[in-house]
Amino acid sequence: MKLWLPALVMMACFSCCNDRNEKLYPGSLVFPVQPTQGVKEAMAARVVPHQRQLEWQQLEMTAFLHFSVNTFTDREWGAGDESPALFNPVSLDTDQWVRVLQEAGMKMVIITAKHHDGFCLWPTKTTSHSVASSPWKEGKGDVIRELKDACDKYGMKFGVYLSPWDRNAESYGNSPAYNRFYIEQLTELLTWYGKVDEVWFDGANGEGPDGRTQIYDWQAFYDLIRKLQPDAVTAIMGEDVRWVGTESGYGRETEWSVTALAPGGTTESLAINESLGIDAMSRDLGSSELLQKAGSVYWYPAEVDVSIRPGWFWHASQDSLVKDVEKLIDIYFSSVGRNAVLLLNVPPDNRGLIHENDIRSLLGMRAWLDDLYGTDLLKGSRPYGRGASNATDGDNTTSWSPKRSYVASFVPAIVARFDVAMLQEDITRGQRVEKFVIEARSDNQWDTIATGTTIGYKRLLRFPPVKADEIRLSITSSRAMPHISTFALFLSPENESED
Ligand code: FUL
Repeated sequence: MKLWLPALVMMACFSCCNDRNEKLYPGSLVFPVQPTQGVKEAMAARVVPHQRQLEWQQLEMTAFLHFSVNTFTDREWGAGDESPALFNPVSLDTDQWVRVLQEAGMKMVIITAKHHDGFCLWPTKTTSHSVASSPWKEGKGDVIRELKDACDKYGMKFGVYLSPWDRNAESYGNSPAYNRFYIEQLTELLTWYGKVDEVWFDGANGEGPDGRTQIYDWQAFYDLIRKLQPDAVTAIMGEDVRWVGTESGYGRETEWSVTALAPGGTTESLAINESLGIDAMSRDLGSSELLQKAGSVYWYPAEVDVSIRPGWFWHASQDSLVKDVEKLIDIYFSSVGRNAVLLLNVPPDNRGLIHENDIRSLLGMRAWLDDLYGTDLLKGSRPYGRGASNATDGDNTTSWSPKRSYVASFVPAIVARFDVAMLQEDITRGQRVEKFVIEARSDNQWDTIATGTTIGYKRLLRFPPVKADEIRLSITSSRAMPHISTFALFLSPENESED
């Protein structure tokens, strides 16, 4: 275990005299030449999110909508030669999509405006391979417009997925020509529909005709977004939000939002990552050992994308294979509960509706979470002892920044059993905690009930039900003075009865 205690003496002083004025680094930081390891850690602890990244992180649960000609051809990757005549979702109801997803707790929806097959869900001027050539609404329809209107109606955030890889576009593989075409498509999406909150650049990529490789002009794409939608986050091959590295719904237990992984797809970023031997799938993206080798670090938080069904697109054969409530809850704990944002894919079917089976699982998950979060057993209980000097009661949760020590004790405000702990760091001050322990005292005996490494924006832990007279949270290793904004305890609905 790294000894944080000597540093604490400094921190205590630092915190009294200087903490509020400490230098923070929004977005990224280049280390000075030849810093010591301690300096690197202390600096990395002060890298903070851009405002757009902070707001995105607070969404916690977001939804993906995979919808295209694939919905009608039973395929996952269209070849690009599908006839637009196939696209005809006669009962399409974007209000139903947004209502259901909002009831499930989703705060943003991201739609595949164009998947790898190149078919555009809006009447683009760049190609005839779009809804305008389909029988749906006699070619007068616009899925993006209808979805955006529904989002505005219900107060839902809105994002677009525009596949860089395009198996229909003639210019694909002729790099300058295709980049111009792609920029025109992006421009339409970013100027025709009002506010866009996330732009999702898929990393999946294939060869163009004749084996030609397309070289994307990432910097031009990023510049365009910063100009047209300055508050939108760019994801995956983008610079603000990182792919967690799996599509299973499970993030890392140790998840740093401050990474040595350089964001985006530019040649500079690729060269940095290659020299460090890392990519989005690497097990370690932010440990102290990795910082030792890195020249710079970035606020680059994880997004967990996973489908509610085996496929990304709707297939009738998968109606019986929708993930159940228990599985969705497990995914919630392994994504939102591991310092990431969940991006749960719920593909509309060929009627243009979210299927009844998907709705059942989504609403089941929501009901379980509402029940779980009904009572915070620590609400109203003030931490005491070393480290509790500036404790404050938040509106919903107990929050404090330990001044002189990293240990705080609580007497639960409500004496009842609990089996879930929620911890949050105030990430506007950076991500700092490296290790923590939660202990419970019962009959004068202290037992460890949970241990963990990183916290970040949110860490959720599950354990067998415990009833305690006193609870102790110890931050046993931290890169700088920790700022804990939430410590809360809950009981899962299935454990509510004691027998
Ligand atoms: C992948 C794509 O190839 C899949 O079809 C899907 O869109 C997934 C979210 O990303 O890279």
